[in-house]
Amino acid sequence: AGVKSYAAVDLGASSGRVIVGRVGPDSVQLSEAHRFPNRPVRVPEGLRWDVLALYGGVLDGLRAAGRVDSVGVDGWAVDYGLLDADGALLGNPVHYRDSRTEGVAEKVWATVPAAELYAATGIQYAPFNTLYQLTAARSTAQFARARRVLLVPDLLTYWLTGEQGTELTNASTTQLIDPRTRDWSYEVAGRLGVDLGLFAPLRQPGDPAGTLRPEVLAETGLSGPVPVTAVGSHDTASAVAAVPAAAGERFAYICTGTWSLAGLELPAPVLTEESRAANFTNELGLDGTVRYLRNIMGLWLLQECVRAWGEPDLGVLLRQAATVPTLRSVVDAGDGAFLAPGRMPERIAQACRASGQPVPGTRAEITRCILDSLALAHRRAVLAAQRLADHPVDVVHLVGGGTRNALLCQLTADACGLPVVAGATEAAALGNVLVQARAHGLVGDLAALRRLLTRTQPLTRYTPRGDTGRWRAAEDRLGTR
Ligand code: ADP
Ligand code: LRH
Repeated sequence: AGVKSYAAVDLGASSGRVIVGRVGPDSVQLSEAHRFPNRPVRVPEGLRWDVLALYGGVLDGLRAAGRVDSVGVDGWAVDYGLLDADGALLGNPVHYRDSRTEGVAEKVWATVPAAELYAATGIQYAPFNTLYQLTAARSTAQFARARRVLLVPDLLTYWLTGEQGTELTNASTTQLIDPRTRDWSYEVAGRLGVDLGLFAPLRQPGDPAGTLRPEVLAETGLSGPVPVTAVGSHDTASAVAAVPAAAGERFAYICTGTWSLAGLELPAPVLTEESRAANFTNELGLDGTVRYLRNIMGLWLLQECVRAWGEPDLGVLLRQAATVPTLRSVVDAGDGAFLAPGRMPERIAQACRASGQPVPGTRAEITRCILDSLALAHRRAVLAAQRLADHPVDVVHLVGGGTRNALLCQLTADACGLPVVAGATEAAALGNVLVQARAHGLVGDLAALRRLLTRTQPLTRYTPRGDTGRWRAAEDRLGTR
């Protein structure tokens, strides 16, 4: 009784999925309706997202999902589509790994110094922040015709409903939001000549976002009206909302997928110069929270190697990697040098050679080097976040696709010297579903939603093994401590 169904559209950098969540007062059950690859395409002008294929995947997914009480869309951050005066998409959205933003940040800092930008927006430096992308785009013919900027999940929501909005959690990744007011940073935009009128009005997670258009109903075989609900449309905001923390638990989280996003949930941003130097970001979360975290290169490093090796079986590779000795060689998994696609096994070997460590030769050794390096970067981020925010924790929650990698979970526990609770493999979809459920009658604050997850989701606990001194020594070896 009282169970409703919600379709979570979750667009990750490696795959898109439509997941149906059935939520009752004491139950949450997910089932995957459809999963489709998200393959970036390199065309002469650069690296692009195939957003029409993604939209096609969403429609297939909604058809497979069947009758639902609401739909919500989340996806990766920072990227956007441009619309012309008729509301038509101008070209394929540019991929955040495209090289167009090289050297752009420095130009922006000539007008608003990096320290002032951080104090105003709390957003870490990454070359692909929307602000830098918009700056790079400004001189193009396409941009001259643009009358609207829609972040990717907002673009998909627009195609589903015909209604435009800018959802707040993802808007915070543009580097144009003030994390204290949770509104646009009019000052930064003004000084940099960014026209905020290009963005549709802000909307909050839980706000109504329209209903599926008649054409969408016809294509998916659904009968209307089907409401679409704004969720934490930044996938990481949805994932953090779904961290299955127990009541009163002091926790750090690591969302592990293409990226590792490691940090804390805080009531207010940390905007100190020390925090900026440590490259921590203050993205906005659900219910007035701040996601204080660091972007770590993540399983992208492994995805790119696996692609270079012709897609061998991941399970076999990870079993072999488990037999390689720990911490033979590590790379800095925070290093932007690993951002661009291509030749990843060679780039990792080269980084080991350059730092005077044994060069991993076999696929198993390279895989182990990546996992040790990720665990080490997780350690650094979890330790630094606690110190910078003066917010100690007792446990690390791991969520996302990386929870299926038991070796990574155990190494993270070992490196952090803290128990790791791994669960919520589809955390973004879970958070997406819960925010919809709350908008449609489920009662509870964030803590109550999380308690529902601790009662209903399968969780695995990893206890730290042995001596964290080895991990500290590895940090010294890299010079990243
Ligand atoms: P994103 O949302 O960024 O696309 P996901 O959260 O879906 O990423 O995580 C994808 C990652 O999860 C893959 O790169 C892979 O390393 C890991 N993964 C997926 N399935 C498995 C599996 N069966 N065993 C181990 N790791 C897995
Ligand atoms: C993860 C993610 C992350 C961003 C990156 C661009 O999917 O949204 O939070 O920093 O993609």
